[in-house]
Amino acid sequence: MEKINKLVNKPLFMLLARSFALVLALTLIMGLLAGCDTGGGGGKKTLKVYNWGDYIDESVIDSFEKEYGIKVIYDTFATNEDMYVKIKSGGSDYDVAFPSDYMIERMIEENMLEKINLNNVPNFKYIDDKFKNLAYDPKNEYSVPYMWGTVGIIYNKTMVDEPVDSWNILWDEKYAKQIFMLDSSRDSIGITLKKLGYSLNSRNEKELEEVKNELIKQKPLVLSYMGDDIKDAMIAGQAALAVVWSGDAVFMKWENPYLEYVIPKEGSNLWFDAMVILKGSKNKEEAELFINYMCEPEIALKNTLYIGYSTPNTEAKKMLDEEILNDETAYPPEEKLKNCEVFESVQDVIKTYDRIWTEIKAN
Ligand code: N2P
Repeated sequence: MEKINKLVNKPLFMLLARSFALVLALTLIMGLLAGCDTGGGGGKKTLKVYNWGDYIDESVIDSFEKEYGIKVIYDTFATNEDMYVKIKSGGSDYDVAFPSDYMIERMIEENMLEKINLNNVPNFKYIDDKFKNLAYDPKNEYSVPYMWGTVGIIYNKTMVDEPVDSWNILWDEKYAKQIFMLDSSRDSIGITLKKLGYSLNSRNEKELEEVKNELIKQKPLVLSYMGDDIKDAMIAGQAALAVVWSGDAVFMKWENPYLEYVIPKEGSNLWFDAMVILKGSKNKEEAELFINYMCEPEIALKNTLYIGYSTPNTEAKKMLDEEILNDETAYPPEEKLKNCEVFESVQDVIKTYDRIWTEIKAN
C-alpha cells in the first residue's frame, strides 16, 4: 500500500478526479437536454399517433410539431384488427388512432375511447354534415371523420378485355395467379358475402361457412393476399385484378392510366375512417389540437392530394381540381352506392369471423 501511495501524485490525482466529476456532470446535463428534445425528460410535450400505413402527408406531422412545439411519435398499422389487438393488449400508450366505422363502434362498446371535447376542435365545422352523427358514433362524441371511400376492383385494361362489373370475375380461372386480394378479414369476407347476395354484416353461420368455402376455392387463383404493397404491384402491371380501397385506386390511376376501378353491381362496402382519442391518454389536450389541425382545410387538402383518399372536409374539397372531383372512384354518385353497406361491429359472431379467416389463410 505504502508503495502505491508513494507512487500516486496527490495533486495530479485530485485534478483527474475533478475533471472526471466535471465530465460526468456535463454528460448528465446534456442527457437531460437531449431528453427534453425527444420528450423523454420533461419540457416538450409528446403525442403518440397510430395510423394506417400510407395514410398521411408526413410533412403535415412536421408542420404540426413546429407549430405547436409538440413531438409526434408516429406508428402505422395495416388493418383495423391489427390496430385493435395492439391497443387492447395494453402498454402501447397511443393517444390518437384512426380506426374505421365498425371498429370505432366496437371500441366504444368496450370502453376503449375517450370522449372528444368538440369545443377544442373548432375545425369540426368543416366536416360535411353527411359524415356527422353516423351509426357507429351517433352523436360524434368519440370520433372526427378523416377519410372515406368504398371497396372495389381495380383492373388493368391491357390484361382484362371484358367488362368488369361483378365480384365473380375474381373467381374466373382465366385470371389464375393474376389476382391480388386484400389481406384484411372484414374486407375479404365482406366482398364474398356480397358476391353471394348476402348482407355485408351477415351473422348467419351457414352463410359464413359458404364464404369460407368460396374463398378457399378461390385461393389457387390468388397471386397473393396483400395490403399497401398492392399499389406498387398494380402500378407495375404485376397482376390483372385486385381488391382495393377506393383511395388507393385513385392513387394507382394517377400513376398508371391503364388502371380502372369499379364498384361491383352486387354492392360493396362504404366505409369511414375517423380520428379517436384512446382511453387513458395522458395528452388529451395535444390529441385534440392534433385532430383539429388535421381538419384545417389546407392540411386536409394536403393529405387528400398526397394519399388519394376522399376527404369529408367541405373547404378542402372546394380547393380540389375539377378532375379529381369528377373522378367517380373518389367521389361516386349516389346511385353507385345504392347496394353498398357500412360495416357494423359483429361482436356476437366475431369468433366465427376469426375462425373462418384463420382457416382461409391456412388453407
Ligand atoms: C391504406 C389506408 C386504408 C384505409 N393505406 C381504409 N379504410
